[in-house]
Amino acid sequence: MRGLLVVDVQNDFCQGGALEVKQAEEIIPVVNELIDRFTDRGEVVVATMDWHPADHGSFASNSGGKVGEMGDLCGISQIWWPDHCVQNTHGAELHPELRFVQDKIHKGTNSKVDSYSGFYSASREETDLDQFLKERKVDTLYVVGLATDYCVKFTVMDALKLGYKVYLVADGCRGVNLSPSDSDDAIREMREGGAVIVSSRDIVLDQ
Ligand code: VGL
Ligand code: ZN
Repeated sequence: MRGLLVVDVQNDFCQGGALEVKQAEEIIPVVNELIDRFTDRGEVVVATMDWHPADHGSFASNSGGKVGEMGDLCGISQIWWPDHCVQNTHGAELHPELRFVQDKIHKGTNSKVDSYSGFYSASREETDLDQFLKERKVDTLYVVGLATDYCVKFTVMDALKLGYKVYLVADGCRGVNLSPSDSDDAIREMREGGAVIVSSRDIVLDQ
């Protein structure tokens, strides 16, 4: 069974959001078309959501560090972020133009550890995603979303380790790019790890 995994397409990562990813909105029509295709064919669609408590330790405001600088969160190297995707706020909601997605997996809910990956936190606590996919017999994942160089990359690398066949839909992703080459580097890392990099056209024409 194929699954479409929509990573963190939330207001805070889009235009005007607290952790804005440039050109994030450009992915919305691409992602919507894929959601329609997968839904029409009875395949699985699931969204991850960054879902932080207000006292989350990755926020510069809670750590005393500066946004974009590196620090340490409970013994793990951590970039300090602006406050973002705080539970039950507008910034944490899925983008209003994104097609309805019924199934959502929340991550980053433990204040003491960050969770870029949809599967595990940085301290390897498991989310419900792997079980959700296994229950539905999903063995092949198509991944889109935000941000290429953080949550998309960590989710893809864990999916590969867990044995999923992974297609990264490049035109369905955008990156933060704290350094200009970060997204390209992330795509190379995912490819070297075993992900197949495709365009949404390839998938849509395939069917
Ligand atoms: C993300 C930074 C902090 C992401 C989440 O969704 O890529 N990036 N939290
Ligand atoms: Zn976050």
